[in-house]
Amino acid sequence: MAAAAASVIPTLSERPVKNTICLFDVDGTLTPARRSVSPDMLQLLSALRHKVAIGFVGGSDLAKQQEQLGTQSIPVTTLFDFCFAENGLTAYRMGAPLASHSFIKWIGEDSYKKLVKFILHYVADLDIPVKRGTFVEFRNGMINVSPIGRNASVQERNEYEKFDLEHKVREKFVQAIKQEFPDLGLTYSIGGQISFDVFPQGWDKTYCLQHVENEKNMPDGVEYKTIHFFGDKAYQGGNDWEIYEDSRTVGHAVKNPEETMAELKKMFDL
Ligand code: M1P
Repeated sequence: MAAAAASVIPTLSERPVKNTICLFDVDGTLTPARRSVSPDMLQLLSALRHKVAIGFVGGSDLAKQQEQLGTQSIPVTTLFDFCFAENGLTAYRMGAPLASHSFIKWIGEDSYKKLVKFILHYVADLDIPVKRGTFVEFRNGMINVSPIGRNASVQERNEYEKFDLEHKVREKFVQAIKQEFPDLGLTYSIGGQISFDVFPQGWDKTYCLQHVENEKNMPDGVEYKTIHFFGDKAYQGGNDWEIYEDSRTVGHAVKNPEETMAELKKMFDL
C-alpha cells in the first residue's frame, strides 16, 4: 500500500503546504528503538507526504534505516522525499544520492589509527557483564563505538542499557577519549541503547540542514521556510538536541512513535 501511495505523490513544488518540510529522527520517533516501523506510521507518513515534504535524519547508516523503515520490495528512499543517513553525510533526494562526505578523509589515517587503538584497549580493559562483537563500527560519516559490541541480541541490548544507565559506562568512556584526544575536534553522542557516535564537530543532525537549505537552488527546488523536526532525544546530550534547538527548525520533542503520530494528526489535520 505504501508503494502505491508513493508512486502518486505530488512533486515537491506541488505539495499543498509547499514551503514546509517535516524531518524525523528514526529510533524512538518513527520506530521503537532498533525495531521496524508500524504499518500505521507508514500510512500516516504517506498521507502527510501528500501535504508537505518529509524526510528522516538518523545517526545510523542507510542499511539500518532500510531494515527499520523499508521492506524487501520497498526501498526506504522511495518512502521519504529526503533520506538523511548518518546525520545527512549520506543523503538521498527523491531517490537519488546527493554529494557525501567522509569521516576518514576528514580525520586522516594516522589520527584514526591512534583513536581506534585507544578505544580497543579501553574496551579490552572494561569489566562489564557481557561482551559480544564489533566494538567499533566504521561508517562513512562517523564511527560508532559499543562497549558490549554491535552484535548484541535485542535482550542483551536491553540489559546493557539498564547496566549502562546505572554504571555510566558510556559516559566515562567518552570522558576518557576526550581527555586523551583534546585536540581532535570530535563530538560524542550517546543516542541509542548500547553505543555512542563519534564524528567531527558540527557533523551532528544539523548537518542535514545544509541539504534542505540548498533545495531552493535546485532546478525544481523549493525554499523551505518552515522546517519541523521531531525527535525523542531532544535534551542536552541527546543526539536530537542540536537540530531541535537550531534556530532554523521548529522542534517537537516526542516520547515515542505514538506521540509523533498524535502530534502529526493534530498539526496537519490527518
Ligand atoms: O539512532 C540512534 C542510534 O542508534 C543506534 O544506537 P544503539 O545501537 O546504541 O542503540 C546506532 O546506530 C547509533 O549510531 C545511532 O545514533
